[in-house]
Amino acid sequence: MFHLINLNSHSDTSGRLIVLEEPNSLPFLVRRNYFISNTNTIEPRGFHAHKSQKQIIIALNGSVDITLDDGKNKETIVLNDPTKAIYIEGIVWREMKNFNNCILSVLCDSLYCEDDYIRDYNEFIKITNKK
Ligand code: T46
Repeated sequence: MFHLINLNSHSDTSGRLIVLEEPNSLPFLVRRNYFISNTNTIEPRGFHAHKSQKQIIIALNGSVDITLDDGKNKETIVLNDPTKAIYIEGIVWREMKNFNNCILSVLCDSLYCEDDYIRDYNEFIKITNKK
């Protein structure tokens, strides 16, 4: 399951402040935050799903196309506004392409664990079709 969350933002002449707080705009308590930067437009990233990790993805700067696939429906979201966060929960394949000056912040409910990754698309389809 995935959907967009609108974040509260407060702007004035001095700038903009954007808020995430649990449980209002943040559906879980954060145990890890990482940033993806220094990307280039031609090299895509991702190509995996998670077995149980919950995530919020925000483009702090620039834009990126994120394709999300739950095994039945596939959607590409252009993430180019830091007041819009993608929430991903459950087994969802993700591909990130067309990075343009992008800095991504990813908030997670769990620590890094390679065992939580499904990196083979055929295995992902087998698992999601069983559900
Ligand atoms: C995801 C998308 C949106 C760590 O050592 N610790 C970490 O917390 C993470 C996330 C990664 N790594 C290491 C593992 C790899 O050697 O960093 C390297 C790059 O990771 P990966 O190739 O998985 O990066 P992306 O951009 O394809 O995917 C990342 C996240 O891994 C993934 O959970 O959903 O961003």
